[in-house]
Amino acid sequence: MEIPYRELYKKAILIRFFENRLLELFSEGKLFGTTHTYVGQEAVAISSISHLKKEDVVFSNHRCHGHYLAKENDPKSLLAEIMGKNSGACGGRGGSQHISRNNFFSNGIQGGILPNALGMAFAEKFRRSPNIVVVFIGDGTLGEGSTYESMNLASLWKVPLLIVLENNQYAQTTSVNDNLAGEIIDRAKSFGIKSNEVKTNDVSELYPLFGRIINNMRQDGEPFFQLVNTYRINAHSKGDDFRDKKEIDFWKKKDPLIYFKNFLSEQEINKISKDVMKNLKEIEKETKDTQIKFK
Ligand SMILES: Cc1ncc(C[n+]2csc(CCOP(=O)(O)OP(=O)(O)O)c2C)c(N)n1
Repeated sequence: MEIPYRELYKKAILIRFFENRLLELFSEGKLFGTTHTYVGQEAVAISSISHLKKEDVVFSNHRCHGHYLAKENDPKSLLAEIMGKNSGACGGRGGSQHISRNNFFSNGIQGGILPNALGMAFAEKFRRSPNIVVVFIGDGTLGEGSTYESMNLASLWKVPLLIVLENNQYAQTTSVNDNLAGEIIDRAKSFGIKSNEVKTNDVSELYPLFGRIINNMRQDGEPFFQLVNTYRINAHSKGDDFRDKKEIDFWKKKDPLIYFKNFLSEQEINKISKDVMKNLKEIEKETKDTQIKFK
């Protein structure tokens, strides 16, 4: 399978720059509320969502910006949404976590999106469509009963639901080691859902993997559970970080962006990064200058 490294890098660096700039905007007092950045996990969103068609459906959670940018490739609508502007993805009413646009839906209630995703996958099956539904959840969401109820029905009804569990090793400040007994993958297996586990941030592994899974799902229409062991480089939201610096440094060496150096030249990487940054700066200026109209 040919891997479109330039396109994937463009999306990865877009997510990285967007998220890190959001944190700066918060500290400059230009943004309010909260945010959960996707820094460190970019390879998962871009490697999976890039295989989807516009008719497929994506459900995401509180850490949704990376999934949104990978799907919609439209930072302007996301920044405007987070800034509460009318031009935002859903009119500035949803903010950072609650986005609904085209076939993208996110919600901050952990586990709350799974029954919705299940229902949507059932609808696709009912309509005999070739579309699939992808839902992204975190390791912390394994503490929610609706996760298991949804897995049970997804298996029983044989619906085209791809559950991508991004195990970034922490639920807010709680390590998986203090929180989860047994193996994550066994939870999906116990419901008879086909499942797979990887530990990598390398797009050259993840992109073909998701390509195969999604192709198979379009043929058999059945659910699949993909566990990706990864890491969140930034804090859970803004400053709430109690992790060991050594551990963070270890994972920084496995930063998903680093792997692109094996496939793109330094010039290509610099050029793409520069163009993406320039575009983001223009978008930020334009969005900041937009007045909010209260209806
Ligand atoms: C039902 C519910 N309980 C608690 C919270 C508060 N909360 C927001 S994110 C989070 C941790 C989520 O961990 P995980 O699912 O692993 O996702 P991650 O933040 O690591 O991406 C918690 C407890 C919530 N949003 N919803």
